[in-house]
Amino acid sequence: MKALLLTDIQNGFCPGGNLPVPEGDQVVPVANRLIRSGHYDLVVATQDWHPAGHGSFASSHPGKKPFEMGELSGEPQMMWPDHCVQGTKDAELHPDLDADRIDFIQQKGQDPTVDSYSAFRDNEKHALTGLAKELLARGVTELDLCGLATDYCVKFSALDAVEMLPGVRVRLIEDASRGIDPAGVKAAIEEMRETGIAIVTSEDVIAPASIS
Ligand code: VGL
Ligand code: ZN
Repeated sequence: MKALLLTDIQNGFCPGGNLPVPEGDQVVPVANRLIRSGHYDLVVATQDWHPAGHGSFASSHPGKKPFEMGELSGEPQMMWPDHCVQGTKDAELHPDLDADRIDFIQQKGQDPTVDSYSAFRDNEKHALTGLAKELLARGVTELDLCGLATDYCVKFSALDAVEMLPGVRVRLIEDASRGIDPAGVKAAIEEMRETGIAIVTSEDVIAPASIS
């Protein structure tokens, strides 16, 4: 049972959005090729889904500017620009993503007092989203991740997948992902590799080299 997790491929993380990831929109055609390849039994998309005034927004902390470190509920927290506010265009999935073939959407980040990079649980590892239980209930044995941003939500989701889905093979599809900070992306990929996550390309998935 093979599943694909499309992470936060939303307007807000693409050029023109409120927290644009460089080349974020370039993951869309690759994601569509993956979705349409027939390789996956299940396609899940995540959606960063913050209430207005979320505690991860710099605007919620007087004197703080975006991309500075601050604090949220007593823990260090990156101060983000307002992004992916529930019900806004910024929070919608990218319009070119093949939404018809997405089986369900997992929202996250609704609690104003804690951020949630991972699709599985919040950053303090307290509240679960229910996604791990759902994937296990559906018999998923292989999970591929891609999307935005490699150094935040994709990485946290991938690391949690290894921890919370015992026995499931976890892979990162690198060319279907983009990150916020180049050094952060390099470190994130290294961390994922060290955790046993295979780093693959969409070609490896769709047209695996034949053995001759
Ligand atoms: C993300 C920062 C804040 C992400 C979400 O999708 O990687 N990054 N919220
Ligand atoms: Zn967010």
